[in-house]
Amino acid sequence: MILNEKISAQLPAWRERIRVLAKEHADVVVDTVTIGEVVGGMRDTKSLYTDISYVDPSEGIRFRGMTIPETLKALPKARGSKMPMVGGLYYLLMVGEVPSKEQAMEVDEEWGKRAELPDYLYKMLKAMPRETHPMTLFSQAVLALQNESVFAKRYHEGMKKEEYWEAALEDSLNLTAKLPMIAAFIYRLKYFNETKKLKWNPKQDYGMNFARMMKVSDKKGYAELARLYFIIHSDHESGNASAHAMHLAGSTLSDAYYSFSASLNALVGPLHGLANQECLGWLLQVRKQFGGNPSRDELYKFAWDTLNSGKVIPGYGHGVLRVIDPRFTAQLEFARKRFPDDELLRLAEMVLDVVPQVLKEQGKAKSPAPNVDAISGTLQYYYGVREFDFYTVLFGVGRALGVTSNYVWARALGQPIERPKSMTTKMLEEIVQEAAQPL
Ligand code: HAX
Repeated sequence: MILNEKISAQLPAWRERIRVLAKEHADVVVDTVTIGEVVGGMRDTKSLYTDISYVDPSEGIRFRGMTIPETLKALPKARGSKMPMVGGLYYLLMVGEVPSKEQAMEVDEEWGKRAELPDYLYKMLKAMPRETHPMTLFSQAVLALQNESVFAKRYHEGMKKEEYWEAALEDSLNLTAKLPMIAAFIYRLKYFNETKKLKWNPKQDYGMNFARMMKVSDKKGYAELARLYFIIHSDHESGNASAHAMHLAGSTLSDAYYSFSASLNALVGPLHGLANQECLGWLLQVRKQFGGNPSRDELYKFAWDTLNSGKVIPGYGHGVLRVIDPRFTAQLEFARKRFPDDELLRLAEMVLDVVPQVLKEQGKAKSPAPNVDAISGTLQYYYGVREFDFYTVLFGVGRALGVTSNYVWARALGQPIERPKSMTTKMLEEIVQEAAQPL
């Protein structure tokens, strides 16, 4: 085909020009950034602000100033549980203070009033082909709900700018209330062909409602895992792809439904949220090939084979973090306490012992440490959620809590439409030439 031929013919030269810019002139300054940042996906470029969370490269995430262990300790716990109520985390992200138990319960109660799904949503999901990826169903469901956006309606009625955040909050509460039910319905529909409408139990918290609607486990503790999972996946400052997609779409005054659908579409990439399903897939391949107790040499070779075939090892490395992701540690501790002898958990621990060494030897990844996705699938698998293409949906339910909090605050502070500036490759090369001239 003509387009294919023409592009292929040009590509080697273009690739070489970008390689030269990236490798040999990364430090050359273009206005206030470097060529390395322009051609390197804006890695670490300080150009966003948020007070809801912050990722320190050598420490990991802090939610409103608190590390994950501090957050888990400080937030009020769900009834009969060691894990916090998800409503408490939403309060913390939105308000910036640790809530009392009553305040956290108020958020959960508010969700309960808004959780029911409209009929057309059930109909739409049931009409989709069963082989549709669950993230497609999830994103589509969110988009379909846009019909109910308070923000969109009020905007067209002439809402004042100072009131945007209130309509944004209203949409965010309605949306986050519905996500566990949408996710559970997709799960029951896609894998079990169940079409029955779901019901929220106002006496149960967010995590317990989700666990009950999923109907996955006879093992105690799935509600505990759901609470932990949603909390640790909620926010990771503003620059990661799902958060940034929400922020970018929201900056055009797209409502929370349009913006969160964009966020999910970014989350589903294999370099981002899909890594949790890829990671479990990788682990299961190891088990298939070597059984549950491979030797170190076998694992070492398997990891190298992955790299040599041009693939990444999912669950390892990070755009910002340079240490073991505390979200990984929180999940590992959860699993070690509850099912230390699980075969897949032990396998994940063996991988943890080998992969960082392999990545160090390869010398490309800036961080060889595990990220949040390295173990999350193992925990879901233990509790019976074995359909691993569903895992990114779970990530999406959690991620909504953080990105909608940011969305509300962005509207409250009147953050403007985003519009960074592009350069051509030739312009960048000219800047390099100028920088090389003697003064
Ligand atoms: N396996 C193999 N190669 C890796 C690697 C890994 N786990 N991590 C990084 N690298 C490679 C990169 O592909 C890159 O190679 P090229 O120069 O050939 O392009 C090089 O090392 C430098 O990358 P980096 O600067 O260390 O990392 P990036 O910021 O470019 O990318 C990623 C960060 C998370 C995307 C990367 O580490 C990766 O692909 N990891 C595996 C996939 C994964 O686990 N993703 C989930 C991340 C957490 C998350 O967002 N969850 O939602």
